[in-house]
Amino acid sequence: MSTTRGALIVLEGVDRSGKTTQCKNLVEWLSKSGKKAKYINFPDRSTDCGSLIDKFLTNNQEFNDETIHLLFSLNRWESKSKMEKLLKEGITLVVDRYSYSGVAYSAAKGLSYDWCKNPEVGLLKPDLVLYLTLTCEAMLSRKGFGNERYENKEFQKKVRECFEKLYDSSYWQNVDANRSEMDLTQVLAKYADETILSMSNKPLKLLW
Ligand code: NYM
Repeated sequence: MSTTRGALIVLEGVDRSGKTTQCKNLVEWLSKSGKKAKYINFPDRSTDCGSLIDKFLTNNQEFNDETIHLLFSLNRWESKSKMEKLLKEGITLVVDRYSYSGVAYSAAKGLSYDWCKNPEVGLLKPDLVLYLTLTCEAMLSRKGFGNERYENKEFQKKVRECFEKLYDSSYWQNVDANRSEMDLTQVLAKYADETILSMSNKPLKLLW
């Protein structure tokens, strides 16, 4: 008996756009409506590679731009088989950041887009990217950034521009994040539902 597959849904956006809260709300909403859904996030700091990334982000270790880029990518590669298995079991994955964060944050530091995209080639391609948009003013008015690397206003503006260059209308949906938490979850849930339905019998694709 063949099982219909789950959908690979990614939430992207700059820091403080509400991705983590919305991913968790979305998983809860999907589960309540009888669908199998799981939250996954990148970087996954629980692996050996993830622990190096954590040391870098918390300013406890230095890597050059290329090295940290490849570590973020490796961190996705080490999850590929697990993600594929879950999707084939019919579980929808709601993923908090993916290859687009990988490219946008490194390109914002000056690496070329093509170079940044290359290590991502062959990873699972999302069925849907929900990109949470915020005006610069709204982004800057949100509660203070933390102490991790990259959490400063100037750099976030550059990251935002880099995300915008990655936009692909064939599977991206820009969603205005300037609304209440529950309103935003409802909008995202509508897109997620449509995708789960339309992708259930389609094969998984690969980036890029
Ligand atoms: N980040 C995240 C990257 O620079 N490259 C990547 O591939 C990914 C997945 O890590 N500021 C950056 C973006 C964030 C930081 O993410 C930690 P989070 O979602 O705050 O744990």
